[in-house]
Amino acid sequence: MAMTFPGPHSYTGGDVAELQLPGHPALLDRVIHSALGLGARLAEPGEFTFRAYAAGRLDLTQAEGVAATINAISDGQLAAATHLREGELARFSTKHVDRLGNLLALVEAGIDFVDQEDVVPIAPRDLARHLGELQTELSSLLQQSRSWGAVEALPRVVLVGPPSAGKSTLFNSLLGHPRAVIDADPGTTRDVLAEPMDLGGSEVMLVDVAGLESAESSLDRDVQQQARDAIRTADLLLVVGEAAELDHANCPQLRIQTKCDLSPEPISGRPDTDMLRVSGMTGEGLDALRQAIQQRLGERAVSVQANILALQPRHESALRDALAGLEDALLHVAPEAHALDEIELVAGSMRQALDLLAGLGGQLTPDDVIGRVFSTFCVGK
Ligand SMILES: Nc1nc2c(ncn2[C@@H]2O[C@H](COP(=O)(O)OP(=O)(O)O)[C@@H](O)[C@H]2O)c(=O)[nH]1
Ligand SMILES: [Mg+2]
Repeated sequence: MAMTFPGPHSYTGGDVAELQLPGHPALLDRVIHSALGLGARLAEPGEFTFRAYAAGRLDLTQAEGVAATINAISDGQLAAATHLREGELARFSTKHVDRLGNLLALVEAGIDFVDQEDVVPIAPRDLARHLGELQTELSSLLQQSRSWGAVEALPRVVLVGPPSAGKSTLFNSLLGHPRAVIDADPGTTRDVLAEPMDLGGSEVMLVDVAGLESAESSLDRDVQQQARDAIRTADLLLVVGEAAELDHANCPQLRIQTKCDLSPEPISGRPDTDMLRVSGMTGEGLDALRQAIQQRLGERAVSVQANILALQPRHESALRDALAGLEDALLHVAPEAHALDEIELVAGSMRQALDLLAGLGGQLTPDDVIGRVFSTFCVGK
C-alpha cells in the first residue's frame, strides 16, 4: 500500500510517500534496492525527525522523546519518552521563554531611559514578583521531575539458588510470559536473562541466572562467572532453596521456598519458616512475592506513573543554570526602589536564563548539541 502525505502537514513538514509492505525481509530488501536503483538513498540516523525539527513540527525535546521512544525497553522508559515526545517539556519551555522574553524586553527598554527618571517601563516591585514566580515554577519542575538515569537504571532483582530449584519457572511466571527455557535437566539456563517486571505501578529488572554449582568445563566456568557477576551487582536477591554461600553477600535478600505445590505444609523445624512459599507452576504466592519485592526496594523500584516528567541530563543542567540566572537577576533588584539601579546586571542574568530555556526547545542551540541529539537515533526514523 502506498500513502502520500502532502506537506506541510506531514511528519517532516515536506511531501512524504510511505510504502507499507508485508514484513518479509527478502521482499523489503528488493523494494529498498529498487528504490536505491532509482536514485533514492537511505536515511541518516534520525533524519526524518531532524527534518520535522528543522521544519518546526517538533522542538528539540520532542525529538529527544522520539529517540527515547525507539530506545525504550521498559514501561517506565516508554512513559517517560511519551511525555517528552508529546511536548510536556516543550510547552513548559515555550511558556516561560515567552514570559521571560517579555520581561527582558521591558528591562532592556529601561536601559534607554536611564536619564528620564519618570519613565519606568517596569517597576522593580513588579519585576521582582515576576522573576520570583518564574523561579518558583522552575524549581518546582526540577523538584517534581526525576532524572532520566533513574528511569533507565531499574533495580536488579536476581534469582539465585541451586540448579533445578525452579528459578526459571518462577522467572517466567513473574514476567507473565515464557521467556526462559525450562527443563527437568539441571543446567538448562546458561546465559543471564534480564527483563523488566511490573510490580503493579512500578518496575524492576528481573534477572535469571544459571544455578550455582562447581564448574566442570571452561564453558561452565564462564556461565558460573556470569551468574556470580549478576549476583554481585544485584539490588535484591531472591534466594531459592539452599544457597548457604550467599550468607555473606552484602545485598538484601528474600528467602523463597519454591514448588510449594509439591509440599503443602511449610517445612517445619527450620529457623526460617517465614520463607515465602511460592509455586511458579500454579502461581501460588506470587502476589505476596511481588509485594515483598516492592517493600524491600521501596522507592528504588521505578514508578511507571504517567504523570512524572523525567529529565535528561541536558534538560536538567539547562534548567538548573537558568534558575541560577534568575536568582542572580533577583539579587540586583531592590523591590522598594523607584527604578532599577543595576539594570545591565539584571538584564545580563535574565538574558542568560532566557537563552538556556530557549535552548531546551532547540531555539538558539549550538549545532553540535543538535547533532548530538540526532546521533542518538539508531535508525532512519
Ligand atoms: N511442581 C512444580 N515443579 C516445578 C516448579 N517450578 C519448577 N518446577 C520443575 O522443576 C524443574 C526445574 O525447573 P527450572 O525452572 O528449570 O529450575 P532452575 O534450574 O532453577 O531454573 C522443571 O522440571 C520444572 O518443571 C513448581 O513451582 N512446581
Ligand atoms: Mg534456570
